[in-house]
Amino acid sequence: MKFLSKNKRIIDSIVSQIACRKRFLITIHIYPDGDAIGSQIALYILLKRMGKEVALINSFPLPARYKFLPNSELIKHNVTIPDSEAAFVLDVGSKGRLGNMRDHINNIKTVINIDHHLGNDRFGIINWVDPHMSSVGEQIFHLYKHMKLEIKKPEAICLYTAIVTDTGSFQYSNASAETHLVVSELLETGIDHTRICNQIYQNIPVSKLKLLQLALETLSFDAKGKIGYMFITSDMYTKACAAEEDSEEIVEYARNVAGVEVGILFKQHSKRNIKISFRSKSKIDVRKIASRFGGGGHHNASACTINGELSSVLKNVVRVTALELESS
Ligand SMILES: [Mn+2]
Repeated sequence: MKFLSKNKRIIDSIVSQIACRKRFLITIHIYPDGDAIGSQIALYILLKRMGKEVALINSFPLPARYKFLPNSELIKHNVTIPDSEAAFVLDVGSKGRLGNMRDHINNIKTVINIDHHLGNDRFGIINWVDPHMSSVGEQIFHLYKHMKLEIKKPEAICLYTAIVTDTGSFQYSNASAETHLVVSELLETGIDHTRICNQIYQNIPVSKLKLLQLALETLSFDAKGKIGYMFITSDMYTKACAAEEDSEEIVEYARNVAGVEVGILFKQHSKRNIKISFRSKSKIDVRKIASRFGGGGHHNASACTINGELSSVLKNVVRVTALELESS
């Protein structure tokens, strides 16, 4: 694969860090997703195979839908962090996305940052940042290949989960020809990808559907139908008995409407703390919009957090998005 030559030096330096150290920590971002979790476990398996001690600690709990992943029970949050010589930080564009793990990461000298976000802050001592990769899962796959390690079923399940979730089931433009070659190799291990997708996508708790129902009632449009947006108040979470993770794909319903270019979901975490997710169909770069508000992400999927009243935040963000649509 053409990928390897370009990244060979940087992967070599990661391999030598693995070789000369014994105790590792692997952590991922707040609101963990399939890419972050799948990559975290796949890297865990790799390090264990090299005889290392590995702690998997995040700032957020593991979402229920990913509990089917092998070794997922080893992922902890809110625990004492064991001494580590080096930390892998996966799928994290900036330290602000580390939540309460940030202080711990600041105390570790050897931080290895593996990520595919375009605007990555390069906060590690080693930064393997490749925006051409569909997912960190695809990067971890290349790490296995580079180390000439056989990919077995448990890690293939994790890497498939990472890639399928970060590419929107291969619908986004980041699902390249290379990505499909990687996935082909994962399928060759004999994993049951239908079962994996059942676990991720066809396993919806009622609370999540209730939350979707409430959110859909708020669906509105702007910019002559090119922007579709919805909101979820903290009361709606309570009414649906739902948690933050239950809102994960709701924004896609706004984007998927005929004629809509950008879908936006406003989520009220506390009275004056609003998380905003953006999704675009193809041409609009929503990372640009999110970065205006201090957020980040990818061309077709991004997010930011704004402090303020829901109604005024909503008005402002829709206005800025409409201006962006006009100018593109
Ligand atoms: Mn990712």
